[in-house]
Amino acid sequence: MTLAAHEQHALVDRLMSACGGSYPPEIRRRFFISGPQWAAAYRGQALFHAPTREPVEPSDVIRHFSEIGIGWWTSHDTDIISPGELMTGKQDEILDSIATSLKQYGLQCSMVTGETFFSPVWAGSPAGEQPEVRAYAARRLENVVGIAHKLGARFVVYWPGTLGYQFQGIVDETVMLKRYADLINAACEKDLSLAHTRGTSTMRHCLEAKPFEPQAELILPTTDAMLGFIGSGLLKYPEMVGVNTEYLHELMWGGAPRAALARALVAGKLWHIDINDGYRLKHDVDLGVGLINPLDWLNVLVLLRAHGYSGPFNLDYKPARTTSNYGVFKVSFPTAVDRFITLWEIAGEVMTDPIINEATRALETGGGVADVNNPDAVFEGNKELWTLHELISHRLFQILLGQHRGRTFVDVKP
Ligand code: GLT
Ligand code: MN
Ligand code: MN
Repeated sequence: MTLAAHEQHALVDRLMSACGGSYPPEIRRRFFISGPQWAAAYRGQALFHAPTREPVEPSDVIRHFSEIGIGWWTSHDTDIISPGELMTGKQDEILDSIATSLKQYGLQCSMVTGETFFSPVWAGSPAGEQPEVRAYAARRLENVVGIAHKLGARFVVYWPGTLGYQFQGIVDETVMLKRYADLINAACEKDLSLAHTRGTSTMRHCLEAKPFEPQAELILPTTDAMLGFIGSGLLKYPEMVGVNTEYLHELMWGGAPRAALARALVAGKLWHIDINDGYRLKHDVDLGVGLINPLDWLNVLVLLRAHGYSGPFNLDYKPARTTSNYGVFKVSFPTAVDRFITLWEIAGEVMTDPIINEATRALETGGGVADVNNPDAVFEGNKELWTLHELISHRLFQILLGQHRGRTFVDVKP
């Protein structure tokens, strides 16, 4: 039976309920989950794709987030203020009306980020040769810090976008790094002076890397590169600067996101995380968290829970272009939040699982070989223990699928 357009909402609603319920907004709000303005308002456009959705106003995004139970809102400067209105009186008016919407719907702004990738002015990168481009970039980043203060955010994110080049040999990379550092230094200085005059604390400034896109070659393509940059001596206030690691961006270059997060954790710099999903060695598909790599996401959350990560989880994904405007808030956001919370809960089950715990303890205790100078004896004395690696992996699979809670396959016929 065909379903006319006006009957399709009802089908979506019925099948969503048939999925077996969802977390209530009060539970969702307990998590530091933030919803980006740009994700909700993304219209499905790309280089080879025309938009599939209508524009959505920031106040509607905020209202929908509130109904869903997403307690935090994030935005680029240009998601809410058009480039021509930035740094004008109109900017203040817009920010006042955003602050009113946030208050009205009980949300808080957790993070503001600056657009340094879309405008033609960044064609040669925000840290290119021309002093006037860099001066404008510095003003833009300082302005982002001002917006963040005004909206009460605690985090500022910088994804430098076009920081790199199309043609080899046109720039000295060390000079470009130095110039980029000058921009971050300017933003930190603005923050220090605003925090001082307002009597508030400074922001956490978080650098975000992406391995490819939108520039052909990138100067800072990974979280590790960002960590190296933070420790390079080029930043005046390295203690104010950390990273925003995006799950998919680490996967895109072929890395293990969990290991990338671990490296940022041990550096004490993992302050912000963009949550989403996708594939290795593909472009930035920004799919909803857990839809592609739920097992890996489970392990990521075990790591983060084990180390007490307490920063935001920012839903930096793109609702599929096959999802309608209605579907964005009815299906895409609530299901992304609920998959995250479910995986969080399952991560807790992994951490307290007696089988995994006993196996891990046994592995760490070792076989007790006395002669540590004898590799053959060390191997022989431990080799049965190492089977536990595969056993733990199987157990993780079972926990992910709920088999540890009694899901069995006794009736399955070949
Ligand atoms: C852009 C990018 C994201 C970043 C945003 C922050 S901009 O959408 O692809 O990964 O987090 O500037
Ligand atoms: Mn991101
Ligand atoms: Mn991305």
